[in-house]
Amino acid sequence: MEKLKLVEVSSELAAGTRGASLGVGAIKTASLNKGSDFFRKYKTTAVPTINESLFLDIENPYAKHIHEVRIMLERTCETISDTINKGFVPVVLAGDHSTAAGTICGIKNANPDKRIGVIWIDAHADFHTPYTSPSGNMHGFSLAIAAAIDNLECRVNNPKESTLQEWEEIKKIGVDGPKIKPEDVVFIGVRSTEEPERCLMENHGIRNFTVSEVREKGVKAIAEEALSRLADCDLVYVSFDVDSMDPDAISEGTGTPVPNGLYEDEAKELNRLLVQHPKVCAWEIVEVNPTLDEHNAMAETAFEIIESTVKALENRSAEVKI
Ligand SMILES: [Mn+2]
Repeated sequence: MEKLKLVEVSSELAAGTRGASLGVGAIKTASLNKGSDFFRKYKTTAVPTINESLFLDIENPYAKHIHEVRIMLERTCETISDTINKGFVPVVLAGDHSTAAGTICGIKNANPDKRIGVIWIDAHADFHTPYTSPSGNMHGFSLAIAAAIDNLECRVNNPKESTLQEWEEIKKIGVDGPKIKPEDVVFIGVRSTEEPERCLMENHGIRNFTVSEVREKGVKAIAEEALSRLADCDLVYVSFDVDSMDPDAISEGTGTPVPNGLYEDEAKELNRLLVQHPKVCAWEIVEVNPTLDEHNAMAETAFEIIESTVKALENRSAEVKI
């Protein structure tokens, strides 16, 4: 039996749409409405947030609120590293997806000599940098932060000096420099990317398992293939953005919905299978936004997925491979 620890990071500084900081609360509401004792059984450790800085002016348009995002990543990194060092597997419930970079930094800080692979289940590639982002919304920067890359080959922006100073500091969180190699990232469900991200994915041979591939080959085959691509990694982190799922079939309750995503059963089965692998050292779910939703539908779906994933993670045995 694995020892789990729920970590809550209700930050939304890096999203382009307001409301993701209410996502974890909405998931708890869904749990209460279902009559579940989940949050009695698993107490959350909350990383303190600074969402009030959203009321300040934006000083760095190519990396909005970068100073405050850096503080949140440092806090998340410290909490995750601490959680791992105490022998727990972190299950992270977060607002916007930027904090996943903090999670990866924390995994690396606790395991500096280990090679970390990432399975990123998302509609977006989240590989932007201040040099490439069209929006400056840093929830699209997570993997570039973790890999400590600038992607200057595909540069489109000219960020100002203050932005770049913060960016250099961000790349040092957890350990100074790369926490992961870009080629140790596997995407599932990515279907909305910009040219600089496509350029980077091509340069590093990053595999994306599309939604139609998941449907054709089946969830189990995709889970196996994704994990086998990371066979040389010592640890695997699974990051689940709810916008990987289909907005029409499930809900629009997320900041940047993209049509033609995974169905609930597929997402549930995928996460359940992945976390059974003994190398999976942390799981995260992000981007539920109840202010964009009707009847809390996304949080209800997210809670179903959390319950089944946590059960699979907790009950896995070291020998079982999918
Ligand atoms: Mn994302």
